[in-house]
Amino acid sequence: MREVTAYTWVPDFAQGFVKDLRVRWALEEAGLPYTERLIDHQQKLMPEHLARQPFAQVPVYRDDEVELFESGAIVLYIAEGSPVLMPEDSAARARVMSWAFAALNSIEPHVANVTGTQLFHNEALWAAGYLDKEQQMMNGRLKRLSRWMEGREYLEAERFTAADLLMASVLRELERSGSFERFPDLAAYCERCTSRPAFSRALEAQLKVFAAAEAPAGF
Ligand SMILES: N[C@@H](CCC(=O)N[C@@H](CS)C(=O)NCC(=O)O)C(=O)O
Repeated sequence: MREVTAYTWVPDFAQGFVKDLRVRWALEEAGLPYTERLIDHQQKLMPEHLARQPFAQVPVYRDDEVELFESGAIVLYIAEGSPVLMPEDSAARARVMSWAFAALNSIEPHVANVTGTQLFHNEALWAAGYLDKEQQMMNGRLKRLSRWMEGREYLEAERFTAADLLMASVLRELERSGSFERFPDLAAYCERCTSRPAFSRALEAQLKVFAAAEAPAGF
C-alpha cells in the first residue's frame, strides 16, 4: 500500500505546481503504484491531518512501513529503493543527497521569494523594490548553478537522479515568471527532466483531480 495525500482542488495558478507532484513523479519513475487520499482546505486544518503534517500542508506519504511529510524527504525515501532515482555506489548516493538539499535549500527559497511576490503581492507598493533585490539574489544562485551545469546533462554525471527530479521541480516555477530568459541552459536542463514520461504521468494525475473538482464557494 502506498498513499499520497493531495488536495481536492487548488486555484488555477497552483494547478500543476502542488508539491505532491514531486512525490507522484518519484513514484512514477520508480514504477510504484499508489493511491490518492484527497483532502480539502478545511480538512488540512483538522487534528487528524496536523498529526500527519504539522504545518497543515500537503503532501503526506504513507506505505506499509512509514508515514512521511516534506516532499524532499519523501522523494529521497522513494529513491532509496529505486535504481532509476539513486545510483548504487555509496559516494554517488551521498552526492545525490547534497544536490537534493541544494535544490531545496539553496535554490528553492530564492525562487519562492520571486514567484511568491509576483503571484501574491505584485500590486503592493513595496513589491517592485523587493522583487528587484530578490531577483538579483536568485539570479546569483542560478548563475552558479548554470556554471556547474557546463558540460553536464544532469547534476551529477550523465544520469538523471532524484536530485534532478527535485531541482527541475524547483526550476520549472521559473517557466511562468520569465526568469529563465537569462538562463537558456537551465531552461533546457529543466525541459530535459520534465520531458520524461514519468513526469507527464504525474502531472496528468494531479491535474485530473482538479479537472473533476468544483471551485469552493468564494473562489
Ligand atoms: N516544505 C513542504 C512544503 C509543502 C507545501 O508548500 N505545500 C503547499 C502546497 S504546494 C500547501 O499545502 N500549502 C497550504 C498551506 O500552506 O496552507 C514540502 O516540500 O512538502
